Amino acid sequence: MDATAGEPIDADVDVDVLVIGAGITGIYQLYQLREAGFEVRLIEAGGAVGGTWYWNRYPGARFDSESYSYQYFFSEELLRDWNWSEHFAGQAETEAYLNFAVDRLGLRDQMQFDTRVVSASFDEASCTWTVTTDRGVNLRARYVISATGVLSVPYRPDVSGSDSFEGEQYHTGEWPHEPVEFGGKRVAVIGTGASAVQLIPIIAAEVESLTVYQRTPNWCAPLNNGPITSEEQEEIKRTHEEIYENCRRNFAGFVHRASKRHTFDDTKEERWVLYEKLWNEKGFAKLLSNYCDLMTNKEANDEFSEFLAEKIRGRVDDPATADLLVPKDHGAGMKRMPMETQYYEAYNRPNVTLVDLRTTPILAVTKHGIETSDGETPFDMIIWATGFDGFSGALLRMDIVGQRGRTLRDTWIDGPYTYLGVQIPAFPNFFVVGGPHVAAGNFPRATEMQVDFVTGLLTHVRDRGGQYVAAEPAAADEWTEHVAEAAAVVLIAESSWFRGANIPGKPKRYLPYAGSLVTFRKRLAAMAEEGYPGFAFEAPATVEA
Ligand code: NA7
Repeated sequence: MDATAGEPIDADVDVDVLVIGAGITGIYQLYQLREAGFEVRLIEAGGAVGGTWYWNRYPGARFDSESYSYQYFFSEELLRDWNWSEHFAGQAETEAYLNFAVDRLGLRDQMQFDTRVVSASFDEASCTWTVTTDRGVNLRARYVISATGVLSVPYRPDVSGSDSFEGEQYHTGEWPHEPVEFGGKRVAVIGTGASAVQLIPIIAAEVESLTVYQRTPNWCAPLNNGPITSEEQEEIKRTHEEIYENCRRNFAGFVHRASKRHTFDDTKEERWVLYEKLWNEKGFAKLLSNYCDLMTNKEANDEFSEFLAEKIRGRVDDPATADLLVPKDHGAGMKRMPMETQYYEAYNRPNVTLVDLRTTPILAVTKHGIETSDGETPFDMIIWATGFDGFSGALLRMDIVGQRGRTLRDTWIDGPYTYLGVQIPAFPNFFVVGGPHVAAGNFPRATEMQVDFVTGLLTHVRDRGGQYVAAEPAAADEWTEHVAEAAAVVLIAESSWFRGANIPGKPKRYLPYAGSLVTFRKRLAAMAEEGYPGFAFEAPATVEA
């Protein structure tokens, strides 16, 4: 293998391992494999490090996980030398943190930016992958690890006339690096998911007018962010291990403590006391420290939803607008709950209007604005906050071809099929970290388990003198079925993007893993001890076409 760290990938090169994607997961994967003695290179489509935190630079973009629970925990040096300024850091700070980590770990030399992987195909004779990029360069790698993220393919609905609009148009997930001026402008925002909910209150104060086009309201709750005081900073530094342990004990990887109480163990009055307490707590405590049956018992969920509806109605002055903002088709937490800062209050501003797309659908984008069934409204700027082709989108836009010419697109025609979310039968030596079937929650805590597992697995292959590893079909059958069973016991909205419901034509399958991270981690640890059951380490003797 002949690639040298620091050399630009501008010629055909060979490496042991190629990692795709320089987000929080890809960076960690690169680091772990380098430390394990592999020769690794990383390719990234963006111009720099960051992944989600590189592309999503719209005003208001920030963590919904506590900063100190999202960061890397494996390095004492990083923990010691980085100080988060807010409980929930904004995009710029997170991007700076990832750059800090890359520099401190000395990883930049192994990375190649502005290069998009277009295809990867497995060569059965040599047990290697040939990877092509949009720079027309071929790479050969023994192993390929896709860390392409769950939110890296922005989705923009196909609305007639969008190209004819003469004003500015942006997607929150592809926000420009140059500053965008809002002052004096008439702005339309389409969508009311987590991105729009962060963006709207920030720009509402700057624009001349803001019109929000809402198809479905979400249950949103206060983020309760704030600066980290010097006392809190000291406490965070002192209790890193405890913070990490709390994350590891939480089924979704957050710092929040789970409750063992059931909703109807308490009277309505007692319930409202708990809900009010949670309302004032930080971030996802509202869901994760709630009664333990919140996401499994519809009546329990209705109770909390009623509490949240009261809050919305109490914060929005106009009752008709408030009513439009209260979800009717799903309960609290059944779709990814946006965390907000003064979101509902934005609708009390005289320059903000909410349009209900259920009663007044968009007919077209025109040269000057948006035409709905109510007529045309002129705009200077349209912001598409319409989400992503989540979980599987980034993998399926590459041409990935495994054994016997089998394509990933064909293999996943009915939805993702994986073993532990990390491998797919018939795609030997190809891995996914942080893709479909990864546990949804505090993302880095889930993906680090996959990274550690893949690192251990590749080390195991190397130690036994091998160069081939492939998930067995029976293991992937069992795991994919388990993913569906785990989702079946949780209340999840049919229309959630977690089910692929936001993308026309996408098969409706629950895409992440709804099971507990605690059991997942135990399972991975046991597998390492048992020699990785469910994986084959010998290439088939003859491969039939
Ligand atoms: P989301 O949460 O998928 O939200 C997308 C929004 O766009 C949502 O309100 C959608 O309405 C709306 N949407 C999508 N397609 C259309 C069309 N065709 N017409 C009108 N409105 C539409 O994406 P975000 O970027 O906000 O958040 C993604 C994740 O990023 C988030 O969960 C965090 O993990 C970070 P719908 O609800 O489908 O009716």
